Amino acid sequence: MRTEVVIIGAGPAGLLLSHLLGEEGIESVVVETRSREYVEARVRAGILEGSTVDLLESVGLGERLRREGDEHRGIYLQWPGERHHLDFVDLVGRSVWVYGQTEVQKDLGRAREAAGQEIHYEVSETAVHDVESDRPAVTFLDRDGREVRVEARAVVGCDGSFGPSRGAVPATVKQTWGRDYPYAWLGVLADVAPSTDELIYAWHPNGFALHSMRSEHVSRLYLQVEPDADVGTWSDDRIWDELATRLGHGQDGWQLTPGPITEKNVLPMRSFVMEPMRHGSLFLAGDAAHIVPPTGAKGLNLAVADVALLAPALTALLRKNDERGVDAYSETALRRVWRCTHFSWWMTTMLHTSPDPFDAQLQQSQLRWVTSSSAAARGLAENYAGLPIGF
Ligand code: RFL
Ligand code: PHB
Repeated sequence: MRTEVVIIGAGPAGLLLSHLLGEEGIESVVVETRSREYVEARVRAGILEGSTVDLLESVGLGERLRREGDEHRGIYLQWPGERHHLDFVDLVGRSVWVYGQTEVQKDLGRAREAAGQEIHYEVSETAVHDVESDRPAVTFLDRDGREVRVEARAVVGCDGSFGPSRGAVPATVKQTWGRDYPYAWLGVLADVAPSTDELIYAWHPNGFALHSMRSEHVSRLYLQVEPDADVGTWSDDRIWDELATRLGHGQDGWQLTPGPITEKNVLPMRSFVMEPMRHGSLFLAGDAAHIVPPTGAKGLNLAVADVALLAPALTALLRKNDERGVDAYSETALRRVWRCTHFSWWMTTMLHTSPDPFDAQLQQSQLRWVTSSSAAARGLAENYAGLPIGF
């Protein structure tokens, strides 16, 4: 088979890229190891930057988001005895939206289906070939076990942190940076109305806690736990007790309302960046090229920003043989990637407790600073609410 662009991975990066290319009349084929049901049910990110929402809206993907999503002006930052609201709209004139990645994924899935997008779900043995030529190819076994080869002008690896694309960039060319944090998150989804109007990020001597949400009826909560924590040792009662302690139940009359927990999982915390994000005719986007710990709510937004840069660059290459955009892609994308990598590391190290009491003093000093100095608060707000796509 031959197409213009082969996209590996039907997560948010891959499907949005196929959508943006489709808007320009560029044909692509998407291959994905999982089923459509699986990718649409995967509970992950929950916060969209204003610029992500604007982009989705500009390509016809904003209707349900505006109707069912919830616009937030800011976040709460707290530690025992104190809770402070940072109002991003007042500070930097931008807001964020609560709209689950599951919903973004469903909207993309429907839009691509309506456009007749070719997507091969449940493939195996995906492999990338000839990326140093201008006729690269991807081979895979389709869901019936048949061998398929698709040739194209470009291959885009949107295959997340475990896909094969990263490995297709030779070791002599690539450089990687990373950090594994000495803690993990226990994430829970609960059928209960959120006990807060906007997200609460809480520093506590027992560890970090985050109160997020998915809708008027569904709460999403996280607890800092040991990296090797066993979900089996976290009963629902233990989770709610620990959330109540860390989130300050009873502080100034605030109450955390518990409810039935429908999902529990432990998530590792990692930073990772790979350079370059392009090798020959292979381009990387989203988690395939970089991972951030979730404390800054950046992963999904970075994936969107990558493909927002890549789609016009590929369009210029394919339609006008203009290579300037693809040549600049890696360097341009990485500027934002490193900004978000730093911000996510900064939020993470400010809020997660460590065994070293010196760290705790520095963290509390930093928390007091970002909640009392408008210059510091603006820095946090500018990064959290999102820098312009082309930053
Ligand atoms: P994805 O979503 O991982 O999609 C990659 C897809 O590639 C497929 N794949 C393959 N397909 C074909 N052949 C192969 N060999 C393949 N190998 C893999 C996979 O099955 C998958 O479908 O990457 P993408 O598209 O780059 O999107 C990135 C985001 O999913 C990720 O950054 C965010 O979820 C991160 N994240 C958050 N980001 C935010 O912006 N805001 C948040 O609030 C936020 N919270 C979170 C998060 C991630 C979390 N977890 C679980 C990692 C909260 C959590 C708990
Ligand atoms: C979420 O709602 O899943 C979420 C929100 C904010 C974060 C991380 C995760 O920083």
